[in-house]
Amino acid sequence: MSVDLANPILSVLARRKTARPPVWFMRQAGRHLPEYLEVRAKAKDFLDFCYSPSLATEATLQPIRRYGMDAAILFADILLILDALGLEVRFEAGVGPLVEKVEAPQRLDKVPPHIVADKLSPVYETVERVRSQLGPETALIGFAGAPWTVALYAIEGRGGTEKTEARLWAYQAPDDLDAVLSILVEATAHYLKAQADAGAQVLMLFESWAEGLPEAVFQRIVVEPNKALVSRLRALGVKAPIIGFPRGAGAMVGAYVAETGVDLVGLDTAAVPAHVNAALPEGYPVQGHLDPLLLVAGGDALDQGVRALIESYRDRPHIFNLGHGVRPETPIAHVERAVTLVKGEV
Ligand code: 1CP
Repeated sequence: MSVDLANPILSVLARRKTARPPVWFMRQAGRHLPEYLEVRAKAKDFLDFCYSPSLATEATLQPIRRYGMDAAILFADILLILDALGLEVRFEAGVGPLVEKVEAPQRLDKVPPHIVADKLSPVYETVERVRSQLGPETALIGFAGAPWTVALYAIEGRGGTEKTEARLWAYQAPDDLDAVLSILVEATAHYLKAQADAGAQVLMLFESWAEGLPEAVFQRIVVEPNKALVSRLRALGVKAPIIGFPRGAGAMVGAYVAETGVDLVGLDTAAVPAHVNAALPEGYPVQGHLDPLLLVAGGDALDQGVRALIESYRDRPHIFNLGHGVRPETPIAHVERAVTLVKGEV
C-alpha cells in the first residue's frame, strides 16, 4: 500500500497513529447545508443529481470548503447500482428511496457486471473532477452499498429496520438470497474498481442495515458477502484501502474484521469503546462514532462527547466520524465546533 504521509486519512488506513485523529462526517454533504439545497434545486430529481458530474462535484466539495474536512466522500447513492442493474429506483421527497421489488434473483441477472459498471460512468467522471480539485492532504473516498444492504432495498422495495421479508429469504429461500448477494458482489466489485481507477483513494462499504441479525445469519449474509467483495476487489488489482461499516454489528464486530479483510472498521453510535478495544487486534484502525444527535445538541454535551471519543481510541489509529449520518437539522456552528475540537484548534 503506497502511503502519502501528508494525508492523515491514508496514514490511519496504513495503521499509523496520527498526532490528532483526522476527521470527516458521513453525510457531510447534504441537507444541513444551505449551499447543498441550492445545487439540489438545479437537478430534475435526485438520480439526475447523482448522474450530473458538475452538480455532484460541487456537492462533494461543499463540506471541504466550509469545514476543512480531511476527507471528501463522493456524492452519489448506494442505490445507483440497482438502477444500473435495471430496477426502477425513485427518491420521493419525505418518503426516502423506493425501489422496484425483485421476486427472484433472475431479475438481476440480465445486465452483465461490466456493463452495470459502464452505465455508472458519470460517477467516475465526478470522481475525476473532484480529485483534480482536492489538495494532496485531503483523501477522496469512493463507496458502494455492501451486498446485504443493497439486497434489502431490492427485496423489500425500501430500507427498513424490521427487514422481515429480506430476513425470511435467509431462512425460506437461502439459495435465492445467496444468488442475489453474488450478483451484487460482482457488479459492486466492478463499480468500485472503476471508482478507484478514476481517483478514489479509499473505498467504503456501507452495510447500513446489519443490525439485529442472529449470529449465523450475520455470518452468512453480512460477513461472507463482504469478504467475497473484498477478495474480488483485490483479485481485480484494486490496491485502495477498504473501510467496512457494518452498522449495528455489535458483538460481531471482531468476527467481521477478522474475516472480511477490510482495512478499517467504521463503528456505529451504539458501539462500546471498551468492547471494541477488547475485540480488535492491537493497532487495528477504527472510524467513528459520535452520536449524530450530539451535533444537533451542541454545547457542553458536544464538547464532552468529542473529547471522550478521542480519549477512547487514543491507543489505536482513529478516524473521527459520527456513528451515522449528519442529520438535516444539524446547526452548521455545531459541525464547525466539533471539527475545531478534533483538530485541536481550541
Ligand atoms: O437531497 C435529498 O433529499 C436526498 C437525500 C440523500 C442524500 C444527500 C439521499 C437519499 N442520498 C444522499 C447522498 C448519499 N447517500 C451519500 C453521499 C453524501 C455524503 O455522505 O456526504 C452517501 C454516502 C449515501 C449512502 C447511503 N444511501 C446509505 C448508506 C449510509 C447510511 O446513511 O446508512 C443509505 C442507506 C442510502 C439510501 C438512502 N438514500 C437516500 C436516503 C435518505 C437513504 C437512507 C434512508 C432510507 O432508506 O430511507
